[in-house]
Amino acid sequence: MRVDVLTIFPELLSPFLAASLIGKARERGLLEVRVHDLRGFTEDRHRSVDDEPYGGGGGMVMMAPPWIRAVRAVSEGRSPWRVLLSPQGARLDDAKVRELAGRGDLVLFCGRYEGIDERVRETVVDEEVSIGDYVLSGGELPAMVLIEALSRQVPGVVGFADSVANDSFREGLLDHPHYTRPPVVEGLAVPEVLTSGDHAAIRRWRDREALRATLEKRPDLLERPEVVSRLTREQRRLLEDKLEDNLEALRGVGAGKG
Ligand code: 4FV
Repeated sequence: MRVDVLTIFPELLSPFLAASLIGKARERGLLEVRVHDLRGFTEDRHRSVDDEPYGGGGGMVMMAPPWIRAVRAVSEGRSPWRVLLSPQGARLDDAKVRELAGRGDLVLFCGRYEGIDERVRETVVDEEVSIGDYVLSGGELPAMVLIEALSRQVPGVVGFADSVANDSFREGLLDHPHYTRPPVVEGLAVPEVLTSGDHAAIRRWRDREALRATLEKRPDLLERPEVVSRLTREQRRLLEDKLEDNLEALRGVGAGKG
């Protein structure tokens, strides 16, 4: 996978791209990331990338020509999928990450100021992606979030492959709790099953705890039929117990009301 990033602050990405898993993946040729300074695609001596908005209203808007020149230059001889990071985009989630990972080469547009001239969207953008319903000052952090998530989809980047397979959201559920040494922390011990050596029991415990965490923290995830359809027998039993408890409680309330 090759990712080209267009930004007016390339220095923001350098430490991120040099460190940790991403840095190693690039060294090992598992992932190629090229960062391009948009000002390199301007034609005036002030290397301008923004101008006042037509119709007034304060703030500055990024001009279209530098973006169009830049994406055409970096895409030479290829047809990468061109993604604008913006609050108006489709929300980035595990499914979207896997979809984008399947697109092969990507170009990421990192906006600044109030936004980008609409004709960039109309001419050289294939898709808009948002990392969340809040407004940042630039698209660089969203681009790094996306690159980090994409890199975990590239075989060999994450050492322990299972880790990706067991990632939260992969099966649609949150992850189960994790424990490591020391055996007791603040008087809290490690659940006995985890030191039992009984791997079937450990698997069942982890499945139950993943569902319990999802029920408590993200019950909305259980509204997805594809998630419920993938529940193990252990998880179904826990869900049925929970539902039964709730029904009991409801009956209790009902009876109270007489
Ligand atoms: C954003 C987001 C985001 C909007 C104006 C950059 C900023 C500025 N991008 N998810 N949320 N972008 O807030 O992706 O140009």
